[in-house]
Amino acid sequence: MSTLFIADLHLCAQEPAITAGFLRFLQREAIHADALYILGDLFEAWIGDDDPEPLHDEIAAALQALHQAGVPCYFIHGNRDFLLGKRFAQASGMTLLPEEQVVSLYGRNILIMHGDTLCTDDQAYQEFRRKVHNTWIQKLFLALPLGWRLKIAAKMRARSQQTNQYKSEAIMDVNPQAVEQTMLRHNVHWMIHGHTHRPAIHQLALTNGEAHRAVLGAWHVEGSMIKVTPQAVELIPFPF
Ligand code: LP5
Ligand code: MN
Repeated sequence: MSTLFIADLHLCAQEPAITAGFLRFLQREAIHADALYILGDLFEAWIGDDDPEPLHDEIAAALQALHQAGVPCYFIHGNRDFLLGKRFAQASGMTLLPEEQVVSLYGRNILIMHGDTLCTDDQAYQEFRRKVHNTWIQKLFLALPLGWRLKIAAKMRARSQQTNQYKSEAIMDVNPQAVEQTMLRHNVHWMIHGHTHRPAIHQLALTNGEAHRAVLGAWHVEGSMIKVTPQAVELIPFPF
């Protein structure tokens, strides 16, 4: 009995080794699990379900095969693929979850999320996030021709990389108070998230007792998953 969690794969046509690693992970690991949870940034950038990029069909088919094999797959949006919608969810057989979700697994209540909302010290990012999560701005963006959307996304990525050079490591990590408040609000002692690309399992002393924050690694040169079983919560790196 096990449930798997992954995040921050940043799949794109330019990184075939990561795609191959993910397809192998689905066929060899996820197929034996009770469920798979993808906690955001599955894709490098998502500009709408109508993007004809062939990689998206390949990934949808692989996830659909997992679904058909009886392994449910759940998805929480990341800051790169927050526009992933119902059409892709249906094609891939994934169930879209809200940005914060508590799951009950083998007696543990675990809060799962992408993790970007916990980075409250990064005010420039939170401001950017508020804008791009506005429903009307999203509708307007999705109504633009595909070529325009690709260009805007590329500009955003470039600007993001540029501004991140000048942000300190501390600013781009989670804020401890935000973590505590979020866990208390959901009344949980376990949390799993991604986004910061700092894989670790942290022990925390909350006002209502000991708690744990498990952080997934990004898939740059190797894969990263968290495996929850009735006995343990393990952070596991593995080669592609
Ligand atoms: O993603 P990453 O790891 O580089 O950095 C993130 C934060 N950056 C982002 C931006 C994304 O990378 C952009 C992805 C776009 C894909 C989809 C496009 C859909 C558009 C939909 C519009 C409705 O999330 C970064 C954080 C970092 O994580 C750590 O937490 O610091 O935050 C930023 O970089 C925010 C900047 O500080 C401000 C960003 C300015 C962007 C301005 C864009 C202007 C484009 C103009 C186009 C006409
Ligand atoms: Mn992210």
